[in-house]
Amino acid sequence: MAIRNQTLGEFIIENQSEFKYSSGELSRLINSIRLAAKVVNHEVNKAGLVDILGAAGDMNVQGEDQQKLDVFANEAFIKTLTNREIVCGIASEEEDDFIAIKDGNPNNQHKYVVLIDPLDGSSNIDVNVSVGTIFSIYRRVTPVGTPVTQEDFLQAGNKQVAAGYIIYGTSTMIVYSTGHGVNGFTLNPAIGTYYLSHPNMQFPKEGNIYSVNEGNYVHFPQGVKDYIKYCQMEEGDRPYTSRYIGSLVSDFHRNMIKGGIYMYPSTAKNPDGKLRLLYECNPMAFLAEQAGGKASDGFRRILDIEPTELHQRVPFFCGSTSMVEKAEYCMKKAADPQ
Ligand code: AHM
Ligand code: MG
Repeated sequence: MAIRNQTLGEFIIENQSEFKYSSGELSRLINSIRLAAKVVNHEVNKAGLVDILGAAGDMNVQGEDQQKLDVFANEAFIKTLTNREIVCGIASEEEDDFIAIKDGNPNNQHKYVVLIDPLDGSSNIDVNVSVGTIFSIYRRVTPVGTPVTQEDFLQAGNKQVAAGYIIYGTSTMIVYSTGHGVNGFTLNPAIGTYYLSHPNMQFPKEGNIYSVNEGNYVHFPQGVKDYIKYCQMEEGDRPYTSRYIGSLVSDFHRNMIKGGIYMYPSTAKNPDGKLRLLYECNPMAFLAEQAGGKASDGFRRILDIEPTELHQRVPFFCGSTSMVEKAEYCMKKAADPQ
Protein backbone atom coordinates (compact mmCIF):
# COMPACT_ATOMS: atom_id res chain seq x y z
CA MET A 1 0.00 0.00 0.00
CA ALA A 2 1.60 3.26 -1.14
CA ILE A 3 2.08 5.87 1.57
CA ARG A 4 0.80 9.39 0.96
CA ASN A 5 3.25 11.90 -0.50
CA GLN A 6 5.75 9.14 -1.16
CA THR A 7 9.02 10.37 -2.61
CA LEU A 8 10.90 8.65 -5.41
CA GLY A 9 13.69 7.80 -2.96
CA GLU A 10 11.24 6.08 -0.62
CA PHE A 11 9.54 4.33 -3.53
CA ILE A 12 12.83 2.94 -4.82
CA ILE A 13 13.75 1.51 -1.41
CA GLU A 14 10.27 0.10 -0.82
CA ASN A 15 10.15 -1.66 -4.20
CA GLN A 16 13.72 -2.89 -4.34
CA SER A 17 12.77 -6.46 -3.49
CA GLU A 18 10.62 -6.66 -6.64
CA PHE A 19 13.71 -6.65 -8.83
CA LYS A 20 14.60 -10.01 -10.21
CA TYR A 21 18.24 -9.82 -9.19
CA SER A 22 17.94 -7.66 -6.12
CA SER A 23 21.34 -6.49 -4.93
CA GLY A 24 20.56 -2.80 -4.60
CA GLU A 25 22.57 -2.06 -7.75
CA LEU A 26 19.58 -1.25 -9.94
CA SER A 27 18.14 0.96 -7.20
CA ARG A 28 21.40 2.88 -7.00
CA LEU A 29 21.45 3.17 -10.77
CA ILE A 30 17.94 4.66 -10.86
CA ASN A 31 18.98 6.97 -8.04
CA SER A 32 21.89 8.20 -10.17
CA ILE A 33 19.56 8.85 -13.10
CA ARG A 34 17.29 10.78 -10.74
CA LEU A 35 20.24 12.93 -9.70
CA ALA A 36 21.44 13.63 -13.25
CA ALA A 37 17.88 14.47 -14.23
CA LYS A 38 17.80 17.19 -11.58
CA VAL A 39 21.02 18.69 -12.90
CA VAL A 40 19.73 18.65 -16.49
CA ASN A 41 16.36 20.01 -15.38
CA HIS A 42 18.08 22.94 -13.70
CA GLU A 43 19.96 23.74 -16.90
CA VAL A 44 16.95 23.25 -19.21
CA ASN A 45 14.88 25.57 -17.01
CA LYS A 46 17.30 28.41 -17.39
CA ALA A 47 17.75 27.89 -21.13
CA GLY A 48 15.83 31.06 -21.93
CA LEU A 49 17.77 33.11 -19.41
CA VAL A 50 21.34 32.40 -20.26
CA ASP A 51 23.20 32.47 -23.49
CA ILE A 52 23.21 28.73 -23.91
CA LEU A 53 20.86 28.34 -26.86
CA GLY A 54 21.89 27.51 -30.37
CA ALA A 55 23.94 24.90 -32.13
CA ALA A 56 27.29 23.98 -30.58
CA GLY A 57 28.76 23.69 -34.05
CA ASP A 58 29.20 19.92 -33.84
CA MET A 59 27.23 17.32 -35.73
CA ASN A 60 26.17 14.16 -33.94
CA VAL A 61 26.57 10.70 -35.43
CA GLN A 62 23.30 11.03 -37.37
CA GLY A 63 24.61 14.18 -39.08
CA GLU A 64 22.18 16.42 -37.20
CA ASP A 65 23.03 19.75 -35.58
CA GLN A 66 23.88 19.27 -31.95
CA GLN A 67 22.42 21.81 -29.55
CA LYS A 68 24.44 23.01 -26.57
CA LEU A 69 21.96 21.56 -24.12
CA ASP A 70 22.27 18.18 -25.86
CA VAL A 71 25.96 18.27 -25.09
CA PHE A 72 25.33 19.37 -21.51
CA ALA A 73 22.73 16.65 -20.89
CA ASN A 74 24.94 14.00 -22.48
CA GLU A 75 27.86 14.94 -20.24
CA ALA A 76 25.67 15.21 -17.13
CA PHE A 77 24.30 11.68 -17.51
CA ILE A 78 27.61 10.13 -18.52
CA LYS A 79 29.53 11.84 -15.71
CA THR A 80 26.96 10.99 -13.07
CA LEU A 81 26.84 7.33 -14.04
CA THR A 82 30.61 7.07 -14.52
CA ASN A 83 31.55 8.83 -11.28
CA ARG A 84 29.23 6.65 -9.27
CA GLU A 85 30.79 3.52 -10.80
CA ILE A 86 27.35 2.07 -11.12
CA VAL A 87 27.30 0.68 -14.68
CA CYS A 88 29.81 -1.12 -16.86
CA GLY A 89 28.86 0.64 -20.10
CA ILE A 90 26.86 3.49 -21.59
CA ALA A 91 25.57 4.07 -25.12
CA SER A 92 24.17 7.47 -26.04
CA GLU A 93 22.51 9.04 -29.04
CA GLU A 94 25.23 11.68 -28.87
CA GLU A 95 28.17 9.24 -28.95
CA ASP A 96 29.32 7.36 -32.06
CA ASP A 97 30.32 4.30 -30.06
CA PHE A 98 29.46 2.88 -26.65
CA ILE A 99 31.52 3.88 -23.63
CA ALA A 100 33.15 1.08 -21.67
CA ILE A 101 33.60 1.93 -18.01
CA LYS A 102 36.62 0.59 -16.19
CA ASP A 103 37.21 -1.54 -19.23
CA GLY A 104 38.53 -4.96 -18.25
CA ASN A 105 39.08 -4.06 -14.60
CA PRO A 106 38.30 -7.25 -12.67
CA ASN A 107 37.09 -5.04 -9.82
CA ASN A 108 34.34 -3.71 -12.01
CA GLN A 109 31.60 -6.02 -10.84
CA HIS A 110 28.80 -3.96 -12.32
CA LYS A 111 26.31 -5.82 -14.39
CA TYR A 112 24.17 -3.13 -16.01
CA VAL A 113 24.51 -1.18 -19.23
CA VAL A 114 22.52 2.00 -19.88
CA LEU A 115 21.39 3.28 -23.27
CA ILE A 116 20.27 6.86 -23.29
CA ASP A 117 18.95 9.68 -25.40
CA PRO A 118 20.07 12.50 -23.11
CA LEU A 119 17.87 15.23 -24.61
CA ASP A 120 15.30 14.13 -27.12
CA GLY A 121 13.27 16.57 -29.19
CA SER A 122 15.99 19.16 -28.79
CA SER A 123 14.74 21.20 -31.77
CA ASN A 124 12.03 22.30 -29.32
CA ILE A 125 14.48 23.91 -26.90
CA ASP A 126 14.80 27.19 -28.77
CA VAL A 127 11.05 27.72 -28.60
CA ASN A 128 10.50 26.80 -24.95
CA VAL A 129 8.64 23.57 -25.67
CA SER A 130 8.99 20.35 -23.66
CA VAL A 131 11.93 18.05 -24.21
CA GLY A 132 12.84 14.77 -22.57
CA THR A 133 15.46 12.21 -21.63
CA ILE A 134 14.90 8.55 -22.48
CA PHE A 135 16.78 5.66 -20.83
CA SER A 136 16.94 1.92 -21.15
CA ILE A 137 18.72 -0.54 -18.81
CA TYR A 138 19.92 -4.09 -19.54
CA ARG A 139 21.97 -6.68 -17.73
CA ARG A 140 25.15 -7.28 -19.66
CA VAL A 141 25.40 -10.62 -21.47
CA THR A 142 29.20 -10.92 -21.30
CA PRO A 143 30.76 -11.99 -17.97
CA VAL A 144 31.22 -9.43 -15.19
CA GLY A 145 34.85 -8.30 -14.94
CA THR A 146 35.51 -8.61 -18.69
CA PRO A 147 35.35 -5.63 -21.08
CA VAL A 148 31.85 -4.76 -22.25
CA THR A 149 31.25 -5.43 -25.93
CA GLN A 150 28.70 -4.33 -28.51
CA GLU A 151 26.81 -7.55 -27.73
CA ASP A 152 25.90 -6.15 -24.31
CA PHE A 153 24.11 -3.25 -25.99
CA LEU A 154 22.57 -5.01 -28.99
CA GLN A 155 19.88 -6.82 -27.05
CA ALA A 156 16.22 -7.12 -28.00
CA GLY A 157 13.95 -4.75 -26.08
CA ASN A 158 12.22 -7.67 -24.37
CA LYS A 159 15.42 -8.12 -22.33
CA GLN A 160 15.16 -4.66 -20.76
CA VAL A 161 15.36 -4.67 -16.99
CA ALA A 162 14.07 -1.12 -16.66
CA ALA A 163 13.28 1.87 -18.83
CA GLY A 164 11.91 5.33 -18.43
CA TYR A 165 11.90 8.96 -19.38
CA ILE A 166 12.20 12.36 -17.84
CA ILE A 167 9.92 15.04 -19.22
CA TYR A 168 11.05 18.63 -18.80
CA GLY A 169 7.60 20.12 -19.24
CA THR A 170 5.35 22.48 -17.32
CA SER A 171 6.42 20.21 -14.48
CA THR A 172 9.41 17.92 -14.55
CA MET A 173 8.56 14.27 -14.17
CA ILE A 174 10.33 10.92 -14.07
CA VAL A 175 8.26 8.08 -15.44
CA TYR A 176 9.80 4.61 -15.27
CA SER A 177 9.19 0.92 -15.02
CA THR A 178 11.21 -1.99 -13.72
CA GLY A 179 8.75 -4.45 -15.22
CA HIS A 180 6.10 -4.03 -12.53
CA GLY A 181 3.91 -1.35 -14.07
CA VAL A 182 4.67 2.28 -14.76
CA ASN A 183 4.89 5.00 -12.13
CA GLY A 184 5.30 8.74 -12.55
CA PHE A 185 7.00 11.13 -10.12
CA THR A 186 6.72 14.92 -10.26
CA LEU A 187 9.55 17.18 -9.14
CA ASN A 188 8.84 19.80 -6.53
CA PRO A 189 11.50 22.28 -7.70
CA ALA A 190 11.40 24.23 -4.44
CA ILE A 191 12.94 21.36 -2.50
CA GLY A 192 14.33 19.21 -5.31
CA THR A 193 12.26 16.15 -4.46
CA TYR A 194 10.24 13.91 -6.76
CA TYR A 195 6.86 12.74 -5.44
CA LEU A 196 4.80 9.80 -6.65
CA SER A 197 2.07 11.68 -8.51
CA HIS A 198 0.99 9.10 -11.13
CA PRO A 199 0.93 5.59 -9.62
CA ASN A 200 0.33 2.64 -11.93
CA MET A 201 -0.09 4.60 -15.18
CA GLN A 202 -2.25 2.91 -17.81
CA PHE A 203 -2.79 3.59 -21.49
CA PRO A 204 -6.55 3.77 -22.10
CA LYS A 205 -7.31 0.81 -24.40
CA GLU A 206 -9.11 3.10 -26.82
CA GLY A 207 -8.04 6.64 -27.56
CA ASN A 208 -8.95 9.52 -29.81
CA ILE A 209 -5.63 11.30 -30.38
CA TYR A 210 -3.30 10.56 -33.26
CA SER A 211 0.19 12.06 -33.30
CA VAL A 212 2.16 12.07 -36.52
CA ASN A 213 4.07 14.60 -38.62
CA GLU A 214 1.47 14.99 -41.35
CA GLY A 215 3.89 17.17 -43.32
CA ASN A 216 5.35 13.84 -44.46
CA TYR A 217 1.93 12.51 -45.54
CA VAL A 218 2.61 12.13 -49.26
CA HIS A 219 5.75 10.08 -48.48
CA PHE A 220 4.03 7.66 -46.08
CA PRO A 221 3.29 4.04 -47.03
CA GLN A 222 -0.29 3.45 -48.24
CA GLY A 223 -1.22 1.67 -44.98
CA VAL A 224 -0.34 4.76 -42.92
CA LYS A 225 -2.27 7.02 -45.29
CA ASP A 226 -5.27 4.69 -44.96
CA TYR A 227 -5.02 4.73 -41.16
CA ILE A 228 -4.80 8.54 -41.06
CA LYS A 229 -7.90 8.76 -43.26
CA TYR A 230 -9.63 6.30 -40.91
CA CYS A 231 -8.76 8.62 -37.97
CA GLN A 232 -10.25 11.57 -39.83
CA MET A 233 -13.42 9.83 -40.96
CA GLU A 234 -16.70 10.86 -39.36
CA GLU A 235 -18.07 7.67 -37.83
CA GLY A 236 -18.72 6.52 -34.25
CA ASP A 237 -16.22 8.28 -31.97
CA ARG A 238 -14.33 9.67 -34.96
CA PRO A 239 -12.92 11.94 -36.25
CA TYR A 240 -10.03 11.70 -33.80
CA THR A 241 -8.02 14.71 -32.73
CA SER A 242 -4.54 15.36 -34.10
CA ARG A 243 -1.87 16.45 -31.59
CA TYR A 244 1.84 16.53 -32.46
CA ILE A 245 4.49 18.28 -30.39
CA GLY A 246 7.44 16.77 -32.23
CA SER A 247 8.93 15.67 -28.92
CA LEU A 248 8.51 11.92 -28.52
CA VAL A 249 8.49 11.97 -24.71
CA SER A 250 5.83 14.69 -24.56
CA ASP A 251 3.64 13.15 -27.26
CA PHE A 252 3.90 9.72 -25.62
CA HIS A 253 3.23 11.12 -22.15
CA ARG A 254 0.07 12.93 -23.25
CA ASN A 255 -1.18 9.91 -25.16
CA MET A 256 -0.57 7.58 -22.20
CA ILE A 257 -2.69 9.83 -20.00
CA LYS A 258 -5.44 10.66 -22.49
CA GLY A 259 -5.39 7.72 -24.92
CA GLY A 260 -3.81 7.96 -28.34
CA ILE A 261 -1.30 6.70 -30.87
CA TYR A 262 2.12 8.09 -31.77
CA MET A 263 3.48 7.26 -35.23
CA TYR A 264 6.81 7.84 -36.93
CA PRO A 265 6.46 5.67 -40.02
CA SER A 266 8.89 4.99 -42.81
CA THR A 267 8.92 7.49 -45.65
CA ALA A 268 10.09 7.14 -49.22
CA LYS A 269 13.32 8.94 -48.24
CA ASN A 270 13.81 7.21 -44.87
CA PRO A 271 12.58 3.63 -45.20
CA ASP A 272 13.46 2.91 -41.55
CA GLY A 273 11.76 6.04 -40.24
CA LYS A 274 13.61 8.47 -38.02
CA LEU A 275 13.57 7.15 -34.49
CA ARG A 276 16.31 5.00 -33.02
CA LEU A 277 15.43 1.49 -31.88
CA LEU A 278 17.76 1.12 -28.92
CA TYR A 279 17.38 4.31 -26.91
CA GLU A 280 14.13 5.80 -28.24
CA CYS A 281 11.72 3.09 -29.40
CA ASN A 282 12.64 0.17 -27.11
CA PRO A 283 12.33 2.06 -23.82
CA MET A 284 9.07 3.69 -24.93
CA ALA A 285 7.77 0.30 -26.14
CA PHE A 286 8.67 -1.27 -22.78
CA LEU A 287 6.77 1.49 -20.95
CA ALA A 288 3.83 1.23 -23.36
CA GLU A 289 3.46 -2.52 -22.75
CA GLN A 290 3.92 -2.11 -19.02
CA ALA A 291 1.07 0.41 -19.14
CA GLY A 292 -1.19 -1.93 -21.11
CA GLY A 293 -0.46 -0.33 -24.49
CA LYS A 294 1.28 -1.64 -27.61
CA ALA A 295 4.30 -0.78 -29.77
CA SER A 296 4.95 -1.99 -33.28
CA ASP A 297 6.97 -1.23 -36.39
CA GLY A 298 3.72 -1.61 -38.33
CA PHE A 299 4.05 -5.38 -38.59
CA ARG A 300 6.14 -6.67 -35.67
CA ARG A 301 6.38 -6.12 -31.94
CA ILE A 302 9.13 -3.57 -31.35
CA LEU A 303 10.45 -5.43 -28.29
CA ASP A 304 11.13 -8.59 -30.35
CA ILE A 305 13.37 -6.93 -32.93
CA GLU A 306 16.96 -8.20 -32.72
CA PRO A 307 19.17 -5.13 -33.13
CA THR A 308 22.17 -5.17 -35.42
CA GLU A 309 23.51 -1.63 -34.96
CA LEU A 310 23.76 0.79 -32.06
CA HIS A 311 22.09 3.67 -33.86
CA GLN A 312 19.65 1.74 -36.03
CA ARG A 313 16.30 3.29 -36.85
CA VAL A 314 12.88 1.71 -37.00
CA PRO A 315 9.35 2.79 -37.97
CA PHE A 316 7.37 3.31 -34.76
CA PHE A 317 3.67 2.98 -33.89
CA CYS A 318 2.99 3.19 -30.19
CA GLY A 319 0.07 3.82 -27.88
CA SER A 320 -3.40 2.61 -27.01
CA THR A 321 -3.74 -1.05 -27.98
CA SER A 322 -6.85 -0.78 -30.17
CA MET A 323 -5.38 2.12 -32.12
CA VAL A 324 -2.04 0.40 -32.77
CA GLU A 325 -3.87 -2.77 -33.79
CA LYS A 326 -6.00 -0.80 -36.25
CA ALA A 327 -2.88 0.87 -37.71
CA GLU A 328 -1.26 -2.57 -38.09
CA TYR A 329 -4.42 -3.84 -39.78
CA CYS A 330 -4.25 -0.98 -42.32
CA MET A 331 -0.54 -1.64 -42.91
CA LYS A 332 -1.13 -5.33 -43.49
CA LYS A 333 -4.13 -4.74 -45.73
CA ALA A 334 -2.25 -2.24 -47.90
CA ALA A 335 0.83 -4.50 -48.14
CA ASP A 336 -1.21 -7.60 -48.95
CA PRO A 337 -4.70 -6.66 -50.22
CA GLN A 338 -5.70 -10.39 -50.39
P1 AHM B 1 16.00 13.91 -32.02
O1 AHM B 1 16.50 12.66 -31.39
O2 AHM B 1 16.92 14.45 -33.06
O3 AHM B 1 15.56 14.94 -31.02
O4 AHM B 1 14.70 13.48 -32.87
C1 AHM B 1 13.70 12.76 -32.25
C2 AHM B 1 12.45 13.58 -32.30
C3 AHM B 1 11.32 12.99 -31.52
O5 AHM B 1 11.29 13.41 -30.19
C4 AHM B 1 10.15 13.53 -32.26
O6 AHM B 1 9.00 12.79 -32.03
C5 AHM B 1 10.61 13.49 -33.68
O7 AHM B 1 12.00 13.62 -33.62
C6 AHM B 1 10.07 14.63 -34.48
O8 AHM B 1 10.56 14.56 -35.79
P2 AHM B 1 9.95 15.47 -36.97
O9 AHM B 1 10.38 16.85 -36.67
O10 AHM B 1 10.55 14.88 -38.20
O11 AHM B 1 8.45 15.30 -36.92
MG1 MG C 1 16.44 11.59 -29.88
